[in-house]
Amino acid sequence: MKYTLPKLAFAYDSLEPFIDAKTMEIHHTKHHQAYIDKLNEALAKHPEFDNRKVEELLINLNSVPEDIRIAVRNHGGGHLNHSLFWELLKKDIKFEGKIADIIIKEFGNFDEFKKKFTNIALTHFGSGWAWLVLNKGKLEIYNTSNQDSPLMDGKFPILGLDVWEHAYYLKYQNKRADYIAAFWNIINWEKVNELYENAKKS
Ligand code: MN3
Repeated sequence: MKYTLPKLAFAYDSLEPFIDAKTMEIHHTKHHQAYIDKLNEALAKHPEFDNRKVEELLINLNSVPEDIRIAVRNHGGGHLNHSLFWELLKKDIKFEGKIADIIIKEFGNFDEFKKKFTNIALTHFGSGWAWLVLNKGKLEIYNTSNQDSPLMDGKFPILGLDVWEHAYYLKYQNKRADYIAAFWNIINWEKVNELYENAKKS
């Protein structure tokens, strides 16, 4: 079984002006595709692993043969993180539902949550991701470097923001803060809510 690029549920221009169509197209068809190609290439060396779910490979990284472990970590993580990220993006979705209640309960209010998430996204050094995760039943704001998945730390991703430069450089250049500010307009809270409900059951 080969991993393949998931189709987006929306058009590349549908997140404009917050994320431009060109960035979306390159991010999806070039960057995400490259993670998939390199993951397939690595697993071709060990066909006994190639029918696993990518989550399973990352959670049990130590059982992955050493010669492809770093490739699986980087490119498997890249595939998984991006597949999730696309589903988290949608315009005009209200902040409501169970996840909204819990965020307000655990962080005090939405602005406090937004401030903390923004801060970790902004101050993360180099390439990586900012996350809202469920960790032992509690929400936590957290970050990972490169393409590491929170699943590798036993945490369930609920919301994630790609802070690699390739995610924003075309439109925002070096202004990561502007990209992060724009992100708040395109969060699919329905999906976040669904991920939260699923994580609670895990
Ligand atoms: Mn990316």
